[in-house]
Amino acid sequence: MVGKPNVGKSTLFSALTLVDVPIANYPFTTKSPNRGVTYLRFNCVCRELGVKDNPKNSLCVDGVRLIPIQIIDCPGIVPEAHLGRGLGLQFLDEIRQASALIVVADASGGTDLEGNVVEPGTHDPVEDVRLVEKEFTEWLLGIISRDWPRIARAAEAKQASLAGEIARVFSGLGVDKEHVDAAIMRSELDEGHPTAWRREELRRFVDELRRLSKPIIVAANKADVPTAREGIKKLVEAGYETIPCSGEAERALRMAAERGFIKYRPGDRIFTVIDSSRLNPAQKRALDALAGFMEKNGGTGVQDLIDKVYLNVLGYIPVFPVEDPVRLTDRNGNVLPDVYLLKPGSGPRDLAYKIHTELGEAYLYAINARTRLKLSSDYKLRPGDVISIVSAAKRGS
Ligand SMILES: Nc1nc2c(ncn2[C@@H]2O[C@H](COP(=O)(O)OP(=O)(O)O)[C@@H](O)[C@H]2O)c(=O)[nH]1
Ligand SMILES: [Mg+2]
Repeated sequence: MVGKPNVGKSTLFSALTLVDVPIANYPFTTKSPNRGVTYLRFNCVCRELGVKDNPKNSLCVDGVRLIPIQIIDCPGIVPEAHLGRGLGLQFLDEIRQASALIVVADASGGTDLEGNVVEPGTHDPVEDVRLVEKEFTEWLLGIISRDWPRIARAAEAKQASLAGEIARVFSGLGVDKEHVDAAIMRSELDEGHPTAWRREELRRFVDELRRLSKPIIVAANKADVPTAREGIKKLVEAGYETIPCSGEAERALRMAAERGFIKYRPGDRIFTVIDSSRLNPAQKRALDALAGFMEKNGGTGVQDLIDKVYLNVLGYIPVFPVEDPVRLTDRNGNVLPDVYLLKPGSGPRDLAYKIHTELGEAYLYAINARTRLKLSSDYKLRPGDVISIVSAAKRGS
């Protein structure tokens, strides 16, 4: 989660990580004040298949699978942060492995580029997003500039592969050769003559590389403020994948739910008051205002951020691997224990590798547990697939 100061990053972070459904085996090891765990929601297949599941790496609440996701709240970015202004951009090192960026903008237009409070509706939130894009790109440009003369010369003398060398410079950022090839193509640069690329062209290239390797979704935050309407429109018109949201509303709802005042699950479009006699007039008014906002916005939009960034922007495919395709269990008899997120275009073999390298190496074929039929070797996984991998080796024995 990135953005200029005062847009509501910490509020969103706090709302997203305020969860009362603890889970034991997080796949994450680092814990720090700005790292937390939130959940991606995906309709579980348990109901359709008529089974009671025993989730292991995730949770299943009322037929909705909750898949743990690590989220990082980054310090605010100010103009020229790449030159060291404000807190600089050193912290971007922390998000090297991030799959995507949630760029938080103040849709209400009530804060300037430095995060100072201004008259609502006077600042264009599109600038909030452009700021992050620009600073991130400049940061990448700074990284590659150091090695560029050497890389360009070596590639031109055919001593090294251009894409390979560039991918190596950015390897810690999750950039691969395919990203580099695509970025070269999109920026329409001459691959055979990199020593001739001017600085502006190199910048255009890393800008494309950023877009491809760290896709963004825009959190049009403070959508509860009346002036946000206009700001949201501008963000959409600028072509950004925009989710109108209110971190403050979501935080209030999750807290009220935790205290037992209301029934609300993240992502719900509405909430219900459990016992209105327990509420004082101020609490009643606050809840009424929240209900009014949610009706107009279709919920608070906060959970949508997580669901859409994974399922739409990144296009990840949730798949349920099972060892026994008939009972839908793992070796210990747990029904539909795990769900894995696979990159778009992945096949069953990719799933096997994701479960265990050995399983990938010994992979023979896969079975679709729904039909009990063997999948063709070029099958592409689909959301909600239940897959059994058949391998030559016996795992763990
Ligand atoms: N109206 C409104 N205010 C918000 C919302 N989210 C955050 N704020 C306010 O914006 C200010 C900055 O919030 P904070 O989370 O600290 O922003 P950060 O600097 O980006 O981490 C605080 O006064 C919050 O109460 C929201 O959804 N709606
Ligand atoms: Mg903050």
